[in-house]
Amino acid sequence: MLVSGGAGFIGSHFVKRLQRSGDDVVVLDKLTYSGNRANLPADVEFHHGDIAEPADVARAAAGCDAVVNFAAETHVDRSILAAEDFGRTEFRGTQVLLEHLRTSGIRLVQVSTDEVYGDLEAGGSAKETDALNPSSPYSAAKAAGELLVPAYVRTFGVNASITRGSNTYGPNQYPEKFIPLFVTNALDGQSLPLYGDGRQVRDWLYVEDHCAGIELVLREGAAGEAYNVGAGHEEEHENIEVAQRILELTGADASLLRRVADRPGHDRRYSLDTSKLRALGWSPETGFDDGLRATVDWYRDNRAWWEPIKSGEFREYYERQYGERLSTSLPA
Ligand code: NAD
Ligand code: TDX
Repeated sequence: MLVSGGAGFIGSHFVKRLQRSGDDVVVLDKLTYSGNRANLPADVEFHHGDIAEPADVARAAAGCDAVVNFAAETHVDRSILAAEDFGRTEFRGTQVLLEHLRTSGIRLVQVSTDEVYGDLEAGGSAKETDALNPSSPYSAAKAAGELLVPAYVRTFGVNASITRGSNTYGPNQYPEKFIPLFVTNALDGQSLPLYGDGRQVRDWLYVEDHCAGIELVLREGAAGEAYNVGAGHEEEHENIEVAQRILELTGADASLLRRVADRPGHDRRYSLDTSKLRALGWSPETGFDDGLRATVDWYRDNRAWWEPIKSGEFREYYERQYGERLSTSLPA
């Protein structure tokens, strides 16, 4: 099995999961700012390379039966600051993988996101057949990449499926994303920058549950089909609730929570109808309370993983993203 983007957050958990299932795993990863060789077991076959480079894909995929593509630029806020790399990796990279399928005949699972459906503020849950209506440069690039999949299945008969996962959290998540940023800032006594009114709703999925859904689609998903992977209504929480829970679990002072200028184009709510994947036998096993507690414990016990990350490039990004916002923030 080739796992592209396997050195990142979800991909590295997926690699370990496949190894537990007895699969031989090969990783192709560009090691961008969020890729980390230390996320992976030392014995995994690792290729440093780019999914948008056909020679890198051919080299890594030689002898593989399938590729599961996690490789992407993944942070909405960074796509608002600079979007070019998102187009290249999400669209061109996915196309290179699909072109490889045409000659090799191997299977692809394209890991996409619930964000392709856009804002569901008016209510309801997105079904796989709903129109894609992305709001950010990130989600538009993800939608563009995944739209190639049914087109290549129909035109060239390749064997490829799509997963659309909801907001995922757990150990090893790069600390720019909401939960690991708030947890590590709380553990360091730093401000927690809540965008806007903090009433945005996300459907929180524990990383192992997301990986189990992707593995089932890899083994049993139909070509040309998309599958939603989300925790469901009971795990839809407002950001402010999640932030307060993080303050409790870390024992940090409530005054750290600051209301800052909102993200432009910010989606209010995501929600997935997951009945299609549940019909294949998948359901999430870790509830939000347990998953968040395990995640906070992991960050508390693994400072050696995240402290080096939160220096250098991260500090520059943090200053650009939050410097002005925090200087004009209000108590939340
Ligand atoms: P991440 O940023 O931690 O990992 C991305 C990985 O891709 C990194 O290891 C990076 O080095 C690698 N990469 C980037 N560009 C590459 C390229 N051109 N070639 C090869 N490797 C490249 O992200 P993540 O949170 O683990 O997300 C993984 C996938 O899951 C992404 O496709 C993302 O869109 C999707 N997803 C994430 C979430 C979430 O909440 N984190 C939810 C739904 C879907
Ligand atoms: O500092 C912050 N303050 C804040 O209020 C950050 C980083 C986020 N937020 C809010 C914005 C969102 O409403 O928290 C929510 C979650 O934000 P992110 O962690 O940036 O995730 P989101 O934008 O929802 O996108 C995520 O889920 C879908 C992943 O980053 C994507 O890769 C995935 O596709």
